[in-house]
Amino acid sequence: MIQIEADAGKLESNHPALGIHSDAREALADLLEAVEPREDADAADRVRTVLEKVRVRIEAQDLTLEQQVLDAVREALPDAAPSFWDMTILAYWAWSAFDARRPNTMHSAQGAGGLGYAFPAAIGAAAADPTKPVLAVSGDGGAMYSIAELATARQYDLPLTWLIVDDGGYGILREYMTGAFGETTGTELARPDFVALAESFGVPAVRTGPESLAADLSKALAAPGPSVVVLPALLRMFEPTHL
Ligand SMILES: Cc1ncc(C[n+]2csc(CCOP(=O)(O)OP(=O)(O)O)c2C)c(N)n1
Ligand SMILES: [Mg+2]
Repeated sequence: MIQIEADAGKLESNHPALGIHSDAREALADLLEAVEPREDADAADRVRTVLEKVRVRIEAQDLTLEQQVLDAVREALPDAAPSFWDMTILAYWAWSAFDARRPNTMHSAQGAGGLGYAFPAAIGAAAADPTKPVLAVSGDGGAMYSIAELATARQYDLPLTWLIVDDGGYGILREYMTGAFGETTGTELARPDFVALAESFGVPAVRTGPESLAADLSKALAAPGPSVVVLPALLRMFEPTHL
């Protein structure tokens, strides 16, 4: 096994390997010069077969709402606009299914999993480059970590749209607890009115639904200054893919 890793401390931390301490882009460029091209006539077919298996498995899980919501975000967000995703179920979908053709625009605290990252990070991006719209995506739980920063977004008139998916609680923990113990504890939240909260900061806000999401999000992203789009929805995760 060859492990290419930019963080020296992670080399061989899980498996013995031939460790290469490098940025992946540079190491792969060097490797490309060192290896012979290998013909593999079946590769495209094998990829097709895997993708078909994934499609059939997802279809059996009744997850059209989740895919519809992710499609709507993809449709509304301009290609070059940066997006910042919190620890929320829609983001876990986005990690594997948002859009690989928009390199370096999608940001998430996936490594450490720090809840509350998305909105402050998006504020930073909007302050650094106010010429592009910026999207933040949070759940209702994570949104409460930095709701006061709506004041900052308003004060500096940042071109920032915050999509809050409101399922009334710590949705992913509901799923985990129900799966492990058959019941939940401490997962149901107070469910403030996020539209009224945003408006009280002078930030325009709209409550939307899966059907109107793409249009409402496009409108919010195109408008100058900050805005909030609230989507009341109970999204679910797909089944673990490694089992
Ligand atoms: C700082 C921090 N606190 C707590 C957690 C644990 N945690 C991860 S996801 C989550 C629930 C988030 O709820 P919400 O933002 O509403 O998103 P949902 O799961 O409902 O989509 C919690 C509490 C964490 N990852 N980081
Ligand atoms: Mg939630």
